[in-house]
Amino acid sequence: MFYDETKVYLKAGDGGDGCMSFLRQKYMPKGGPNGGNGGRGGDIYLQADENTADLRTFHFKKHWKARNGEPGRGSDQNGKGGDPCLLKLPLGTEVRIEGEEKILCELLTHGEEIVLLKGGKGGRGNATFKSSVNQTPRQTTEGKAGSEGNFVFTLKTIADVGLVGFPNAGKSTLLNVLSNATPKIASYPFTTLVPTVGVIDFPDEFESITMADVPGLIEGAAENRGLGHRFLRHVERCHLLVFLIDLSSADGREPWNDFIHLRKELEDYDPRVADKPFVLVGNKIDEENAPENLALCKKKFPDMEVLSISAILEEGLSELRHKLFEKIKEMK
Ligand SMILES: Nc1nc2c(ncn2[C@@H]2O[C@H](COP(=O)(O)OP(=O)(O)OP(=O)(O)O)[C@@H](O)[C@H]2O)c(=O)[nH]1
Ligand SMILES: [Mg+2]
Repeated sequence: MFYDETKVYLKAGDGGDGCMSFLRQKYMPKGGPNGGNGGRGGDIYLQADENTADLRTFHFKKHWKARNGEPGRGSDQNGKGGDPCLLKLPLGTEVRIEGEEKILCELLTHGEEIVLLKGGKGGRGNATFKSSVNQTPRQTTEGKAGSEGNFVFTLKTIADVGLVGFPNAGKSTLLNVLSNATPKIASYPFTTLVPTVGVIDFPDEFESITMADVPGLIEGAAENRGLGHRFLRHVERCHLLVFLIDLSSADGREPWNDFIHLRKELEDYDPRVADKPFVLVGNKIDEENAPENLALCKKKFPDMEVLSISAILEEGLSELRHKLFEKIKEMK
């Protein structure tokens, strides 16, 4: 299972109460007030962590609390502040208040930290109320409650390029031959159940770009068919999309229709995603009827460039690499 959305209840620590106390010693029966202040409650911090792959931690443990501040004590001792609670989230996590659309914050770069909820202030001990007119204050204040709330964490993969295609189009095979990633490959649909990000190196340019393999879409994915639209969120952050279509028509579909349907799914999900720049790539050019299908595709979309590759035989890859690099460079 891949956990890319989860609800959590978070609570920062309460402030400790202020203390009421007076100095009482054998030969000093009426010593002054010496009640200390309460400690501050711990904050709830979020930290972006590249070693955290998904949100499973928060799926299994949904309640997180920072420690309360300790109450003040006599002899002017202030209470200790409560320990904060640090939540490590995968890069690309968005945080929302439950039931609200607006994104509160997002964690994008490793190590980035955000204080989401502040701990409550500690209360005042009676020593702080001492004044020229009140030498024996019996007044203290309570610690303030820490903030709390229900939140939704949503993970959206960060990659330059997102691979979009029907199941079995060869997306994982392509990521495998282009990058350092080794996603599972098999001849049945929905092999990929988890988005995988690979790094494509361009050693001559001393550069690299990242590419995400997203579980295959089928028609109606935006209405939750197949694995549903939940994986479409993983291309939301990509700058460039690669529509990968199967030129062999092995599954009985026409490759040009695949492209039209893929775009429609994105449109139904979010027009902004459908409007992203893209490259259309036909895979499996090594198959028997592929060249004919490629020609038909080019005819259907005369204004569009259709690249053809064989991911398995590693044909046409340098042209594709070049294209991706150029496009991403343009955008950056
Ligand atoms: N003939 C041929 N077969 C290929 C090529 N690329 C991939 N395949 C085969 O197509 C099948 C599906 O490949 P995958 O890479 O798993 O496809 P996918 O798009 O990741 O599929 P899902 O993860 O299920 O969405 C496998 O049997 C691959 O060996 C190619 O260029 N030529
Ligand atoms: Mg796959």
